[in-house]
Amino acid sequence: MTSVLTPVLSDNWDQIKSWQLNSYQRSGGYDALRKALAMQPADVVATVKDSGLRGRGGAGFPTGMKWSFIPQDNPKPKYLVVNADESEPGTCKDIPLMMASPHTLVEGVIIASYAIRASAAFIYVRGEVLHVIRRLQQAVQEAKDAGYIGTNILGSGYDLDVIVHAGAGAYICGEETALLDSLEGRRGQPRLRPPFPAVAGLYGCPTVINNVESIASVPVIIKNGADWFSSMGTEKSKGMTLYSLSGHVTRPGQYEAPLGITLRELLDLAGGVRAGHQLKFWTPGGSSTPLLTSEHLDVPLDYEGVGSVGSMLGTKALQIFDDSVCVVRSVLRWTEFYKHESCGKCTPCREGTWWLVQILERLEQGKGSEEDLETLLDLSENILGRSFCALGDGATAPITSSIQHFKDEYLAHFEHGGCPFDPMASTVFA
Ligand code: L3W
Ligand code: SF4
Repeated sequence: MTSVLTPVLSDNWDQIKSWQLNSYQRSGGYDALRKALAMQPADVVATVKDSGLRGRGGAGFPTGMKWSFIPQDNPKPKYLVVNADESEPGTCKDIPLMMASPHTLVEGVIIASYAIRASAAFIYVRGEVLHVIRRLQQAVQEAKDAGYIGTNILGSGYDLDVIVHAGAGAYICGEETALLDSLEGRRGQPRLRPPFPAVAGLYGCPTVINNVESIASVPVIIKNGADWFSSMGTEKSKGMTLYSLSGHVTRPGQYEAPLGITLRELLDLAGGVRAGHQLKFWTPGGSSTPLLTSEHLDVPLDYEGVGSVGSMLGTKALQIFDDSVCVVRSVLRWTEFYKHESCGKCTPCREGTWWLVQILERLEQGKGSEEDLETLLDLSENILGRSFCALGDGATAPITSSIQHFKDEYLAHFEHGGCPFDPMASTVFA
């Protein structure tokens, strides 16, 4: 873990047994909860709103604003749900956070639940990561034993139950409404929005759903104040965040830095692209965000900066691909993932991702034609914006962006009658 500023979210990650309550408390853990419980719930919401914290799960929606949508005059129970179903290709920040410091998340869950006056909170974790589930269960139990969860928390009169729930390994259950269906015991498929979960979510009740990193950011905001948080980052993208560098980079891992840092600066921290190779392409936030190239090394990594070059910040999963990689093969692999994970509810995504794979396979084997590229773009145009949820849109991102930046490499495949790429060479075409 490397930090550009004084580490904040990752501050205690290097402590001995950082995941245990004693260790967390030695670093000031649960002080923010005490402070929050002495405030009015509406003031907690206002502090998070003023901090400028935006959702860290991909969309960047303002967190405090989402909390303020919970109708407090509605007599139904209110719920908090943490989306810990981290599955976007390349995305690997929430799992390290939960392993290193599960109490940061648990403390954030209690504060957020208090702010929206939730009676129960659910942490929905992807089913494959048993070690994370166990670590969270242990942290929740420790927090219960210490009186941070349960009835009359720290004498405040506030009651809360926290449940760790394991998913069953479907990428679509990271879509917030599919997650709710899955939590209710049904097959996870997206629901029509509106109504948004804030109005009708879990069991039809007002529900806030936030990403792990968003909720884990709440304790430090309460502890240090909205102005402290908003003094970091850029004008519209406030605070620090976790960037995950993976792939062909000398020192892959988590890098905590303010929003607005550039990939060039992060690569300097991470020892650069692996020796003897050049950067070819990268994703700013997982495969659902359009690919960028070495031309974009100085783009500020914030919602506006990445948006201005036609991509999205997404989950800040920076996957680095050097000049040994065939872009067509990479895009095929990602598209196979979307085809496999499509929930089948809507035709553009269910049928479209199947057709995209057929055409990409043909192209990758050198059996395609220039017309296939037009068909890929036409299919993508008919999936984008016409699918029921963001999975369909995301499936088109690597395709359209790779054709935009690497059309010559697609053409070279059918000109050579196969992949022209020599993986042992440092140049693209053999
Ligand atoms: C109340 C309104 N609430 C919006 C809420 C909404 C949601 C949040 C953002 O997609 C992206 C996607 C992936 N009243 C509201 C409202 N909300 N208007 O705000 O909503 P939205 O629709 O902008 O985005 P989304 O559907 O949450 C998320 C991209 O993230 N992504 C994938 C991430 C995958 C993971 C993972 O594996 N863990 O995070 C990567 O870039 O493509 O564009 O809560 O309810 N009027
Ligand atoms: Fe399901 Fe894909 Fe349609 Fe989303 S876009 S509802 S994943 S079929």
